[in-house]
Amino acid sequence: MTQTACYFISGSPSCWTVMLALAVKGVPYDAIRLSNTMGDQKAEAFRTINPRGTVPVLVDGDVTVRETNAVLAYLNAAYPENPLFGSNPAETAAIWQIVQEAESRYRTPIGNITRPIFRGKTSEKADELNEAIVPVRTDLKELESGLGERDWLVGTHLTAADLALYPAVMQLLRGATKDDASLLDLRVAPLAEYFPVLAGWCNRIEVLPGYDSAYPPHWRDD
Ligand SMILES: N[C@@H](CCC(=O)N[C@@H](CS)C(=O)NCC(=O)O)C(=O)O
Repeated sequence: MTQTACYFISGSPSCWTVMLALAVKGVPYDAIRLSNTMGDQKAEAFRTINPRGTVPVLVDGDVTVRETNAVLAYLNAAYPENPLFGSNPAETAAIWQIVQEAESRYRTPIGNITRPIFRGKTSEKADELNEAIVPVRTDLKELESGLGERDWLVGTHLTAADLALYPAVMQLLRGATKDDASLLDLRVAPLAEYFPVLAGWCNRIEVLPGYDSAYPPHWRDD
């Protein structure tokens, strides 16, 4: 049987996306946790696996894949069950649009908002953060109206689009519910109050088989 491993940093949205994809595909894997604080991803031992020194990295037998989107594409090709990229060309394009934009429009701007909050710099950076949330909230509103009555972002089944965005939304909520975040004008949490449709979409992801094993381990502790 093929040995599969996913190298990850706890709380990294892109790692979480890949681990959710492994869960949806039903692929058993070893989750190998690296410490960002210790700089494990930059250590020589890990550079032999990924010279770029980033996670996520998937090792599947003799195939090693870095870059979240490349991992999603690989998993979909290697494990056809539960397709993640739609069932017709229009769906495939719509899914890839979201997957490609996930980093630029969600993970990166959301990381720029939550990082100062997690590092105790909320009050110092309040004006900057209140400004940074504006385009994110606009995108969330677009997602909310796009979802409408549907269960998933594209088509009638869960796809890579859902898996790409969910962890970023969760990271934003985690930041927005820290005590200091009450100093800010984020208006995203509670999600059910500000974005009820997105809240329902999150609930659907949270009951997926394998969801718990993909959940960021250090989030369980606090
Ligand atoms: N475009 C890359 C981004 C990878 C990335 O920056 N990962 C972060 C974790 S979210 C990381 O490895 N950070 C540690 C570092 O760069 O030292 C991908 O999607 O895989």
